[in-house]
Amino acid sequence: MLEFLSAGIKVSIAPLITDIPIIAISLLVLNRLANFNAILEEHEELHMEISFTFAITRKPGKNFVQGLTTENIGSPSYSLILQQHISYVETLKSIGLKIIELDSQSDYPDAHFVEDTAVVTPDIAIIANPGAVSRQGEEESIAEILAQYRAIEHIQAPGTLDGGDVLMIGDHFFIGISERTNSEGAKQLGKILEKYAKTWSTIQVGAGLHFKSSVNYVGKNCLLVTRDFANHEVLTAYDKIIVNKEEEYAANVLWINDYLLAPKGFPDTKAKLKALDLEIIELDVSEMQKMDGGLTCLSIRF
Ligand code: CIR
Repeated sequence: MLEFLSAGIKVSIAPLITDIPIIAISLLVLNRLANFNAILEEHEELHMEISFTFAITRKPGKNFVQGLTTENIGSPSYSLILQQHISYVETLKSIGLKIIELDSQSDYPDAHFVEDTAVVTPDIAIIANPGAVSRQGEEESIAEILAQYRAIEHIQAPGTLDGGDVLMIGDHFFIGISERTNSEGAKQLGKILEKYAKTWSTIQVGAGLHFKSSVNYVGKNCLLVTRDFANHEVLTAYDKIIVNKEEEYAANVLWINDYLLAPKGFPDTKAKLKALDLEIIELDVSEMQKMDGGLTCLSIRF
C-alpha cells in the first residue's frame, strides 16, 4: 500500500487507485446516458407531430356534378353530397377543430375541394395555382381568409400546383408531380419552403389524380400507401401500411391530431388501420368519390 504523510495526516492512496476503474465505468455510463438522451430527443423530434386547430371547408354547390371527374361509378346526388358534407364538417367540429365554413361558389363546381387551393404550414400559407383551368380562381377567396392567419405567398404561372399533391410530414414536404402540379410549381413551392427552414422532395404521381390519392401520413412515422408506393425509394424512411388493390381509394385518409378520418366501406384497410394508436372515424364520401375527391380534399386544416 502506498502511503505518504501530509501535515501529519497519514493518507492512503490505495483506495483512489482501486477506485479508478469504478470512476471510469461511471464516466462511461454517464456518457452513454447522455448519448441515449440525445437519441431519445431526436426520436421524439421525429415523432413530434403537428397539431391542427382550424379547418376551412366549403359547401358543395348545386352544380357540383359539372365538376371534373374521371370516375364512372354512378350519378352523384346533390342531397346526398350535402348530407355527407354536413357529416364531415360536424365530425371536424366534434374532434375540436374550429371550422371556417364557406358558402358554395357557383362559378366553380369543384370549389368544395378546398384542399387544392393552398398549402398551409405553421409559418406560412402558399396559395396554389390550380392545374385545371376550370379551377383557376378558386384560390382567390381562400387567400383572403388565410391572410388573416398567415403570411401569404403565391405559386405563379407557368407554375401550377394543387394542394392535393403536397404532403407535409413535420418539416419535410413531398410534392407530387402530376397532371395538376408541374415541376415549375413544385420548384416555386420548394423555394418558398426553404425560406422557412423546411425541406422538400418531388415524387412522380402515376395512377390517381393527386399524390395524396395514394399516399397519406397517419402519424408516428407511418404512411398509408397504395401498392405503387409501397417500395418507393423516396419513402424508405417511413413505416408503411399498404392498402390492397381493391381498396385503393381508402389510401385517402385524413389525419388530425389523435384521429383518423377514413372512408366508409373499406374493411380490409380499416382492419389494418386498427394497429395505429388513433381513433378511427369512418365517413361516407361516396358522392365525393364520384367526382374524384375524398376526405383530404374537403378541407384545409392548419
Ligand atoms: C378535380 O378533378 O379537381 C375535382 N373533381 C376533384 C379534386 C379532388 N381533390 C383532391 O384530391 N385534393
